[in-house]
Amino acid sequence: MSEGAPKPIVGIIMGSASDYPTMEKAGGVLVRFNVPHEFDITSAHRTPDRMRDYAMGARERGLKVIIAGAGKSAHLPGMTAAYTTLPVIGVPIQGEHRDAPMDSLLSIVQMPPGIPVATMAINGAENAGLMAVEMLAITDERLARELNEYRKELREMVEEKARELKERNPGSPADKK
Ligand code: RP5
Repeated sequence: MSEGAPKPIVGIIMGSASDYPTMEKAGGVLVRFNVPHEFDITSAHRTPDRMRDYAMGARERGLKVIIAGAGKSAHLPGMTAAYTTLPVIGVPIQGEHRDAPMDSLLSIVQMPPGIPVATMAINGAENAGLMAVEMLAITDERLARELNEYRKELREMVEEKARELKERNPGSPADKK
């Protein structure tokens, strides 16, 4: 982080560098909403002490939300949640290995009562970014306004696509409504 840069309030962590092509989409959303964030790699299995230190120090360092992505036997989101009371958003990853993404999904979503992880769809890093923004927008009016603007853009995009579709299919039943 360069001198004078705002302190990150969202931490995006992942179990391996191979998760980054998926997890960078969460960062893209945070860039759009101008939310200071950081990326890190820390593995529940390969670097358990590093993961614990990250989670235990996160609140004190000023983080408000953690987004954690992992594939295979995906313990990073759940174990991070065990070490902090910050909200943890989990992203099950089906990476280049193309192996058993349902196992990762279930590892992340099936948390025992007491330690929740807000679990996204497989490779749902974009929604993880948006979920983090929505959490921050509970107390941040700028973000709440920008989320409304974003939803408006989504609506306009669908309407534009619907118009294009009708133009390509003149006289279709949808056109007669
Ligand atoms: C998980 O194992 C990581 O989150 C990653 O999705 C997967 C494979 O890691 P690499 O072998 O590519 O480092 O812990």
